[in-house]
Formats: sequence, structure tokens, C-alpha cells
Amino acid sequence: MRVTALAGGTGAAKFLRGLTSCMNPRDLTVIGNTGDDTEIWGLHVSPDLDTLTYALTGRLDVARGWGLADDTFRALAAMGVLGGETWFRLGDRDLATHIYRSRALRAGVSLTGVTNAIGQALGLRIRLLPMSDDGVKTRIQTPDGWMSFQNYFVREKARARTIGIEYAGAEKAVPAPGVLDAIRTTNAVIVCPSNPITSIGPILSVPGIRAALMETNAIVLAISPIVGSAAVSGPAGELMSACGLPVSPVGVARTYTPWLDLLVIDRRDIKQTHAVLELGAEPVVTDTVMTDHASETALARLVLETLA
Ligand code: FO1
Repeated sequence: MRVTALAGGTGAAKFLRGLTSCMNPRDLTVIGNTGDDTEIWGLHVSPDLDTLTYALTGRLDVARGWGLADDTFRALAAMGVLGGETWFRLGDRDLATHIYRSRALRAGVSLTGVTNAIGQALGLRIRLLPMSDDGVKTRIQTPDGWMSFQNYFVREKARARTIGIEYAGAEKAVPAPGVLDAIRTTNAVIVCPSNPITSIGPILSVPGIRAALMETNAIVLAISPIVGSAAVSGPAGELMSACGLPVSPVGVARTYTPWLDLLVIDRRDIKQTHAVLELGAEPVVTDTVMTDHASETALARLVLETLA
């Protein structure tokens, strides 16, 4: 079975780690969010693409959920001595990825091309595509004005009250080469358990991607990142509220209908099955919280069995 997944960072990385141990990675295409991309020290950082690449090649710092395992931060300390920015913690070895990517982009290589080159060099066996080669920036509106996603999430520790969200540049962006085909010609599309607003939302904001999801003959399944009216991790709850959505699997279903066929929800949310059905998605109830490799694999296996 060929599978195409829409993915953000940490939650997606856990699920996809499970998935790649249950299916041939060559049959998996992952479309990664680049709305979080940022420039630090003049370098282009693609946090979600890197988290996925590192996780699926066994390099991720699992405790942090980002960056490389066993990395050091000596360049960061040296930057601090110079009075440079240190709120976004780039590890020493991670820095090589950002320098490599930035140099390639400056030389005219597309984000798709450089993502593929990094994946090849690191032994990534899935096909990882950025959602677009064009810049789409997730921006958060707070009472003090608009800020970039990383300023909101890392520098301000997601504490600022959220009034609105925008995906700046989306209207002019085009899907990266291969993205629309990967949705149209696959057997199944999986929306990973990622933040619906800041991880999946930017992907859906790229013109053409929603239409491809509507048109595809593939089964479309999502896994709710919301369990028992709270996000498993990160600010998804706050951001969903800001978008006028209930912080629940129903809120997730509302974001993804009318193109969603199946929504995997946690046992704790079993009371929401009727409301999810009413929105046109069939609920699948299981344990969705992934705490170790066994739970990642169990969730992935259930998803594959459901899709089969
Ligand atoms: N997240 C943090 O909370 N603090 C950091 O200093 C930080 C640095 C960082 C460096 C490289 C990278 O690829 C990711 C990094 N992240 C950091 C994670 C990132 O901000 C978010 O997890 C994603 O953008 C959300 O998916």
C-alpha cells in the first residue's frame, strides 16, 4: 500500500517512526510543514523537515523532540559572548545542516532539492517533500502585534495570548513538485497527530492541496493530537481556541472535513464518536498517546490495519 502523510514535527515524527517499522519506507511519501521555517544567524532553518529527517534516521534528540542526539552548544555559547541571538538553540552538529541548506538555497537549489540531498546523505529511506518551495510563514497575532511562529513558540514560550493566525505568502505559493501527485495517486493519506493550526494548517493553506484532498480516491485518515480536551504536547489547544474551534477531536474533525474519511481518537474521547460521525468522519477509537517505540508501532499498526 502506498501512503502519503501530512506532517509537522514531534508528534508526526513519533507516529512515522512507528509507521516505517510496519511498512516499506519506500512506499511512504511525507509532506512536511515549512510554515515554521525561520532564519537564525543568517541561516535557513526548517525545523519540521529536520525533526522528521533526524527521527527517521535515528538521530533525533528524543527527550527534546528536536535537534540531534548528543549535540553540543558551543557555537551558541560563543554567539552569546558576541552578543548575538541565543534564544533559538542551534546545536553544533545541527548547524551543519542549516549551513548546508542555506548555501544550497543561495546557489539556486530548491528547498525540495536540498531536502532530498540532506535525506540521501543521512540515509533517509522515505520520500520527504516540503509542502512548497515558496516561503509560507505562520504568524501569530497577539495583543502586542503579529509575530513569527518561532518568536511566539520559542522566544515567548507560547505564553502570549493568541488573537489570530495567518499563513503569510500562502496565496502566492505553489505546492512543491510531487506534492499534488503524492496526494492524488496514493492509496491512503494520513494526517499525522500534529497541531492542526500550525503544523497541518500551513500545508492546507498552499493553493491546490485542499482540492487534491477533496479529489483523491485515496482514503484520508487523521489522528487526533487532542486527547481529553488538551493537546498531547504544545500549544495546539490555545491556537484551536483562537480559531474558534473546540479543543477536542470534534474541533480536529471540523478542521479536516469535508475531505476526511476516518478520524482516530483516543479511548478517553469515546463520548465524542457521535459528534465526529455527524461531521462526516468515521471515528476509530484506540490508545493514541505514544510514549515509547512499542506504542508508536501499535498505533501505526492499527492505522495500517484500518486502512487495509
Ligand atoms: N524548540 C524550542 O523549544 N527551543 C529551541 O531552542 C529550539 C531550537 C531548535 C533548533 C532547530 C530545530 O530544528 C528545532 C528547534 N526547536 C526548538 C523546535 C522548533 O521550534 C519546534 O518544535 C517546531 O517548529 C514545531 O514543530
